[in-house]
Amino acid sequence: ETVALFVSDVHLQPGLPRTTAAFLDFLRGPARRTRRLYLLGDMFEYWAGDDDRDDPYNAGIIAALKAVGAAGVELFWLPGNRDFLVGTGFAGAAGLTLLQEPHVVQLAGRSLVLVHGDAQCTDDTGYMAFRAQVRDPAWQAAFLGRPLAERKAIIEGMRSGSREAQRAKSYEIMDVNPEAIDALFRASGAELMVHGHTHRPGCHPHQGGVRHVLPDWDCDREPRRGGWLALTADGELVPVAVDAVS
Ligand code: OKV
Ligand code: MN
Repeated sequence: ETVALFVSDVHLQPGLPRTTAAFLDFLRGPARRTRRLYLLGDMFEYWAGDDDRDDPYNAGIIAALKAVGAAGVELFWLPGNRDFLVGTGFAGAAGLTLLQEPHVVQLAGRSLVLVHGDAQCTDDTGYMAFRAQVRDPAWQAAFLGRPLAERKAIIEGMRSGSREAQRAKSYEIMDVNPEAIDALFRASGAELMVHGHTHRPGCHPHQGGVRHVLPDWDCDREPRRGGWLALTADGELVPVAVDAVS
């Protein structure tokens, strides 16, 4: 039994049935053999508001999360740039605790700072402006005041619009900025950082600290992608690939 598991960027959606099945398998198996499960953002391809939790697909995911909590695992949810509209309705239904980033926690004798990772991609100035807008509480209140179908249509529109823009952006500005990482290590005083978002999984040493990046998931294409980090009792962060265990 491990101290904690960390997972992010599963991008759950009905159009990815094998990815969904792989994540549900994870929740039935490995996720129950740990004390704490940290979900570090972009678990859903997008979340349009807690009133969408009655959608059959979403209800299935929520029930599966709830069952992990009922099995005695503590669940934590730190929102990403696609599911930041998750609120107390979702959290209550799924039996998890919402975290604000950056979240600093002491586990297995180590000090960790947890973020999704998008806020540290400061070279993408266009995205940072968009992020500031949609993270504004007044903007969110107005957006959530629209009918659910309208919200979904707006998000779908953004998705098709950004597929073009995304291609034009350089691969470089889509990664974290070293100064932003440095500032986060200093402000938090943590020795370990865990985040997702950048789709550059691995262990990246940074001066005094170590930055661990989670993989994104896609089990609907070959080669199957996805996995999590396990924090062992002796304070090691170990990557586990989605197909390595059952
Ligand atoms: C994903 C990124 C676009 C980077 C919007 C609520 C809001 C979700 C959304 C819209 C955008 C994801 C879902 C996309 C990643 C970009 C541009 C840069 C750096 C809302 C919930 F705003 F309406 F409330 N979004 N899309 N980027 O087009 O797939 O990661 S996206
Ligand atoms: Mn992300």
